[in-house]
Amino acid sequence: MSLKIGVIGTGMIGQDHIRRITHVLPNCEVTAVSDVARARAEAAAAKTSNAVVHDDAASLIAADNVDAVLIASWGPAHEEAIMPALAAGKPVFCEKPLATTQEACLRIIEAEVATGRRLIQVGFMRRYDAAYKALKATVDSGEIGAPLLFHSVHRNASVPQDLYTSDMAVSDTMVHDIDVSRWLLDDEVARVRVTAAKPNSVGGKLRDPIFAVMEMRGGALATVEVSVNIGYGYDIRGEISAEKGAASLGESNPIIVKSSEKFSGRVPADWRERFIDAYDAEIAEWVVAASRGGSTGPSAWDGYAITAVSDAALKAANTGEAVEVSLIDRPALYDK
Ligand code: NAD
Ligand code: ISE
Repeated sequence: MSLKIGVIGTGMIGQDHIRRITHVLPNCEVTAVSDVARARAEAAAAKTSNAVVHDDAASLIAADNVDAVLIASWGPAHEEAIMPALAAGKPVFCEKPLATTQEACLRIIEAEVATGRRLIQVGFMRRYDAAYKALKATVDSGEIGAPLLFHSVHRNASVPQDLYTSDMAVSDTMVHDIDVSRWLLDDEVARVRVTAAKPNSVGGKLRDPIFAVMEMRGGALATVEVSVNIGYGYDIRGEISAEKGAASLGESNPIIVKSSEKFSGRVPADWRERFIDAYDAEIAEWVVAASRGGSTGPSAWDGYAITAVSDAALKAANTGEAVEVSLIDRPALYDK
């Protein structure tokens, strides 16, 4: 049986997910699309076998030929699409962030808990990347001892000059580093501090690069560099320093070229190239779970905890102070 998916938001990543559902993954198809920019939805529908274009998210979610909903609109629009999907009992894949405020995340958690089952997977795809999975397996095996520090480097070649704001370096970009810090260290963030370096003049007035230090509840530290106009490519690095050893993400190059007394490899252009297999894997997992009426993978609880840290980090960036992160008690639905 083929899972019938309605896609809300047909911008960059919405189009990429439509491509993988239509051409890469088995047992799924895009049957409906919507976007506030209708022409963009129509162009996306034209690349599917027969997706219907809806005027708004509500009509798409209610449609009989939609079994499950994939949300790839802007972060502030996620909550208004998740709520009716939960009310209709339809599984949801929501691109990160779950929502842009803690309050919105808590409303979503409350609504999901009321359904009595997990219906939401959030698009934190790094957990599906082969290198991150190997790093997590190494930490969990105990081979390098207890982890003490995680260093994360998140560099974008460039970001859209007219749309990207300084706050997005935290709420749109650093959220991935918050996610993998919690996941690799298997702990919640207790407090966060953020400082900014001298601004990269390429980014105009953006606060870029920034450097964050997160103290985990158990005492380990996670450090994050976010640079969003680094120019040379999309460069993601991570290293765990532990009591008896260290482990880092390898470079993603299949080959290194040596010529003219130099050696070189490719730096991915952007997130689409670097994480292409991880996006395939996360959507494949969601299709299997949604076909059974639920969701697995990064949960609404993860989405909430990450937004809580992101809110604190924004406060920290604006004040220069360390800011505490406080979370509600985790509902049993999200027990591991
Ligand atoms: P984008 O600006 O290219 O596309 C967003 C689309 O959403 C636009 O077409 C816009 O018209 C549409 N939209 C906005 N409000 C809407 C609404 N209420 N209903 C329907 N459509 C609406 O942005 P993007 O880069 O594709 O990002 C979309 C989401 O995906 C964001 O939450 C972003 O953080 C996330 N994202 C995740 C990754 C990742 O690595 N996991 C990468 C890129 C983007
Ligand atoms: C984008 O939304 C993503 O999620 C990418 O993974 C990230 O690297 C980029 O900075 C964000 O803008």
